[in-house]
Amino acid sequence: MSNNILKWASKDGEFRRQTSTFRDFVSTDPKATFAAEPNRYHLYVSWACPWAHRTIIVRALKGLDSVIGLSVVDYLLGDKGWKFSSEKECPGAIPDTVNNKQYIRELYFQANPNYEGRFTVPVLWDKKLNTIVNNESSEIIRMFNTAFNDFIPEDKRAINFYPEALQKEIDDWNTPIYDNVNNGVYKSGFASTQQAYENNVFNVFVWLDKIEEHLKNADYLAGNTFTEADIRLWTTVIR
Ligand SMILES: N[C@@H](CCC(=O)N[C@@H](CS)C(=O)NCC(=O)O)C(=O)O
Repeated sequence: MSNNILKWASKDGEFRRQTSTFRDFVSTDPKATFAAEPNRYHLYVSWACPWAHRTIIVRALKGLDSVIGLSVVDYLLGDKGWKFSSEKECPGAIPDTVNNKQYIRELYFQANPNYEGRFTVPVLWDKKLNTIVNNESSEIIRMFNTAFNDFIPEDKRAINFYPEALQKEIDDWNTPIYDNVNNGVYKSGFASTQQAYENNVFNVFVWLDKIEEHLKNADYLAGNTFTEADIRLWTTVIR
């Protein structure tokens, strides 16, 4: 295990995920600080990251490719965190054509020079105010779901991954799937003591079994319709 990974666990060996810091929302209100506009916002991701992967999927399925720009970091997470490389240095990478940074950490310091948290992806960047709007994938996908509907074709506008009638059912899946599967694999994989590993690993399989049981009679988690609950589950289980 590399030192880098050991550093992520607490003294008792448990991996504790920090809460995301930038929590603003893009709004359909044109007077809002972060008003929805085409070509104003930029998404920074890693192909490897299951959290970022959620935002990539929703951006693609909602037809936002030409509304929200994309940069993809180098696949390797080094000592200075996520790095931008050229496509030639790292196939699949898309450099930071917006801010011309070398590392994701530089975006965080540009947004807040006193930032003390981890330098995670995804990051939703505002090119107008030169700052981070939001670095929490579950919220970025909610914005992508509705906030940019004025700028996409009608068939994409009609797609809703969090329809009102299913919100409770979706939330009831999201919560345990986050704790036991999405974050459960991190709590198991990044545990640095046997005890911490055992505290967490069994629940991953208990919940995979519960989900499997449900999906014996349904194609999707909530309302037997494709929703954000499926996207959030899929990016973890596919890995
Ligand atoms: N709460 C965040 C978590 C994102 C996250 O943990 N991203 C990882 C990659 S999978 C990361 O960038 N880690 C870099 C680090 O912690 O140094 C979200 O869901 O958006």
